[in-house]
Amino acid sequence: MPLSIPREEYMLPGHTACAGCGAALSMRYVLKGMGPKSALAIPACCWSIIPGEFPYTALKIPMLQTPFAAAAAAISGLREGLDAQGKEDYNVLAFAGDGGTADIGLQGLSAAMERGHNVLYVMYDNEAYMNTGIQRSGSTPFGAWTTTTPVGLKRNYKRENKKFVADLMIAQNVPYVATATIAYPEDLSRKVAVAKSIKGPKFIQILSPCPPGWFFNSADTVKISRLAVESKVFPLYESKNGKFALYKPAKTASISDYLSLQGRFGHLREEEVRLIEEAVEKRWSSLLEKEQN
Ligand SMILES: Cc1ncc(C[n+]2csc(CCOP(=O)(O)OP(=O)(O)O)c2C)c(N)n1
Ligand SMILES: [Mg+2]
Repeated sequence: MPLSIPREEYMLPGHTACAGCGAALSMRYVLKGMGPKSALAIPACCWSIIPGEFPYTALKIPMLQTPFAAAAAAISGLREGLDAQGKEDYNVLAFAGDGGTADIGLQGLSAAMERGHNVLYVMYDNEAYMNTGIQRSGSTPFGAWTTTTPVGLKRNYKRENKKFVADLMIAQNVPYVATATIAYPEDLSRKVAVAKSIKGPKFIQILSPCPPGWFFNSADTVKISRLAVESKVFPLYESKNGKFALYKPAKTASISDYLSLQGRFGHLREEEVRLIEEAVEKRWSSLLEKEQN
């Protein structure tokens, strides 16, 4: 059977990611899809330190490190600069965390997508500000412990629902929007390939489990990423020129299967798990409706 995941590696051994880092796998698959003729911008996040210290790098393609809010502005400039030099065959992408995307970088992202540059923006979603010690972001899910939503006696876990940035990108009519995760590498590779084939702005949100931030065994990264899809907590979808398609997992899992492997949800009571179940079902129904329209 032909391999659907390209064999070439553009991420080299010797990076500094934690054991079991979902974001490291996300980068690996994205670069396989993008290939050697690519330029990458990374804002402040775990991935700004994972490649290693200058003059070493674990990335085989050039990388521009940008201020926290500026990844989308940076790829806009990179794209236009390369095009001005006749290098239209280069792929330009950003690889940014959820904090840098859902919060501080959101206006820059929206503006770059509206200007219509031929770029891919990848949001690797580990659901908190991990590089600075697990602070809550707009993409942190309801119920999660973080250092800024501490549990303790007052049980101040995150009370607000996750902001789904990919949904916002669809609302903005971005030509290609997808969600993906590392437990489905063929699906992820295909989505990167589709993004690459479209001229214009593209956005992919990749759920990237984080062992130290979510408190789980580093051997379980792929398992948790798969449970997120099977429990419908993180639906996989794709929107291409307005046509929306939702992946329906053949095997389903309960929300508790997903939550119980992660210490960040260890404090939740039955009624709180039920609230999560309700929100997940409600979102799933609205995605199904989107597909039928
Ligand atoms: C303007 C600004 N504020 C704060 C910081 C500190 N900072 C660096 S990385 C980071 C967290 C990034 O979180 P996220 O984007 O989710 O990426 P992750 O660390 O989770 O990979 C923060 C707050 C900064 N570099 N610049
Ligand atoms: Mg993060």
